[in-house]
Amino acid sequence: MNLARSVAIELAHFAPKFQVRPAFQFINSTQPFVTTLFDPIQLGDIHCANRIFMAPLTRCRATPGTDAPNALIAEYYAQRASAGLIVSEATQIVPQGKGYTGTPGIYSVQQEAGWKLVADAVHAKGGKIVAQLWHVGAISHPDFQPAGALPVSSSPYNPGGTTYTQNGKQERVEARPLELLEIHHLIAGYRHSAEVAKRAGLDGVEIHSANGYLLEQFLRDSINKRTDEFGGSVENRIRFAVAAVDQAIAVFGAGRVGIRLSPVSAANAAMRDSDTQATYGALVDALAARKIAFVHFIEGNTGGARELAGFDFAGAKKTLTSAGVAYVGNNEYDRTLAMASMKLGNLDAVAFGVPFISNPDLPERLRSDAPLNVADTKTFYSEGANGYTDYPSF
Ligand code: 8OZ
Repeated sequence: MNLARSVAIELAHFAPKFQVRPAFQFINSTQPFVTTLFDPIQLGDIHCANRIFMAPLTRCRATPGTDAPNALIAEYYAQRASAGLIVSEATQIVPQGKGYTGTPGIYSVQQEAGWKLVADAVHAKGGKIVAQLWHVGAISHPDFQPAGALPVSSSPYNPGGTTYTQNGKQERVEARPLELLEIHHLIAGYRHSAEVAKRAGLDGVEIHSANGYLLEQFLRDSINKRTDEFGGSVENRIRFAVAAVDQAIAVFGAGRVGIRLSPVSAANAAMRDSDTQATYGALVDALAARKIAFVHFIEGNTGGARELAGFDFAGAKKTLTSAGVAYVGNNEYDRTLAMASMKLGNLDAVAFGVPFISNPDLPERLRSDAPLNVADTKTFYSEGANGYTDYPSF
């Protein structure tokens, strides 16, 4: 696993109709009111106390054997409940969707009970949490697959690189293309996982369609060479991601569904689409038409440079805002950039990743401009409470 990967920061903004007038401002004031990170936001049907969101962060602490969340994981999320919204670590919708040791699933009864522990613990602290629904596609290894099968993708695809399995460091292999019927089974899998999330009492779901995993392996023509209705045209390549979103909407309603996209990222060595703007622009249009709660963008290279060339993020913000869909920004934000971006109206909320690992009380620290604890990268994907639930609040 890539220890250097540290993921996200984000900030959310939203449609003017939801803006909250600061207390100091009077009706006749000529001063324009400015939304800040610390103002609440109505994210579809989810009310968030502030716009400092916790980005999804893989931490690999699920219970071995069942891949279920447990009491330690519930404690970790409850410690971070002052986030406006927590997006859970990526959680596989089916056993085949797993690509790392210790990541939780969201399909079995044990996992449902585990997510209920998490939802109840976060809600008891007044927080909100959605589950990030995930399938890694080719970013797996036969060691993680039922019966040691090959990983799957849109097309024959070897993402390269190595991964740590129960058998040590392993080279990735070439994934096999999914049969058409299997794609339909996986679409049903997204629905099943959304149902598990709902029964567990989570506030909604975010579809993981970023970072070179399965849905992005369908979006990008650099990987997707299919000739059926899931390949070829832009319309066909966005079909799987949109179908996953539609299943989540069928379960939760559009107001509790979000999606995460990384249009220009090279995460997991995914080659860029030949026309990033056309592909991701069409996807954004389809999401705006569905009036989902939010679209969560990794701006630039995941956990790296905020080099935005190739996709018009500001244009996406405009499209989403006119549809009442919140734009959540993420990637390498700090307090200064987050506050400035909010002020400029570039986004509706910001998702912070690594800062939330080491600062359970991040919103209060940002509000008071308190110093931040530094995260220990060595414990990002390790076991137990060390580097997980033992970071102090200010
Ligand atoms: C870091 C390590 C393993 C997985 C992603 C779900 O990049 C991940 C991930 C991040 O979206």
